[in-house]
Amino acid sequence: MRFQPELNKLLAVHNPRPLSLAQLATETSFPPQMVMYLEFPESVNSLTLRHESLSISFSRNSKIWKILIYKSGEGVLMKIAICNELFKGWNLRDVFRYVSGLGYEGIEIAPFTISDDVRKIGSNERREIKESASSYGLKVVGTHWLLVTPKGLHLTHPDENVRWLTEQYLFELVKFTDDIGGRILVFGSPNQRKVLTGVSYQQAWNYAKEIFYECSQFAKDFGATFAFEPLAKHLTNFINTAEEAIQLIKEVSHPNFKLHLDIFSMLDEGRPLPDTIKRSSEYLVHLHINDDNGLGPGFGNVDYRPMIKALEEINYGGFLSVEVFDFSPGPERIATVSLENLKKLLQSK
Ligand SMILES: [Mn+2]
Repeated sequence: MRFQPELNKLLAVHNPRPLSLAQLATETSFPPQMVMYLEFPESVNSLTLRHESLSISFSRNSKIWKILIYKSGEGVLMKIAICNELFKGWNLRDVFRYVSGLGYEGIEIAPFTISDDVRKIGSNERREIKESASSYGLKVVGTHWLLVTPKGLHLTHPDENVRWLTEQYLFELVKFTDDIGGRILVFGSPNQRKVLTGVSYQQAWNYAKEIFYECSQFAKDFGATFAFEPLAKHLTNFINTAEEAIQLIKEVSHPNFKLHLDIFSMLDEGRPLPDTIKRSSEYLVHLHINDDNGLGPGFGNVDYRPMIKALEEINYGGFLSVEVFDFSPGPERIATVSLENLKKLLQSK
């Protein structure tokens, strides 16, 4: 408990009186989960503390430390979000109203559902999205499906000009994500990252590294983070495992370039989910939750309990974001049943 004195100091900032961990653990008014954001420059990037009845994790994004405190075994540690693209044809305000009414805490936006080019989305519209989400008590987690449109962008293209345009567009996506209140940019884009004929895997890897470094550097000023998503082999031929993604993250070596995991793609690795999660603990910032049939959690056969336990063990304080690939049951049923299943899962520990 080397960090205890500092922790007491930090807690004192948000409490009229300094509290020890033991006092905090027995405070009846203490909510099951408490999040604090503090400016606290330090050289370490993250740390976790475990007390017999409290779990505390610190993570930093530039100068801001996020401190998450929760009572062990109580309440919901992880927050639940949903991706907007399954609400085909709905306007965003209706999506926000609907999902917040169900009890979702976050929303993740696929920019292509708003415009084929984010540069066409004006500042008023961006502000409206941010304010509308916030008026329904929803946190905009971030963006995903980043490079579906405009056509022609490609992360690992042999043409330098295409890569430059792709980088410029990713910068625009950082601005857009920031303008709508998001912090995470999930980089999946299976088709816009695949290794093309005539390009070696190593070349593609180097191109990706260069672009992600520049993009992370750009994102830093917005407090935003690129989260790279390893994807199943049938979706792309570039980076299919968490291990490979972590290698890229290590090589890019930028605090604003981290890992995103997606259950559907993790299953493709053939490795137990808890194992992948534990190996990813230092890098994981966001997660897509879905089932083995491409539907919402609980629609298929995945046993999520060991995975949730692993997330708790690594003190994952991010979102579980429902992302489906099969929209056939309809958005209402997918959103409602997925949330019910996740809540049951998180509360039945
Ligand atoms: Mn995903």
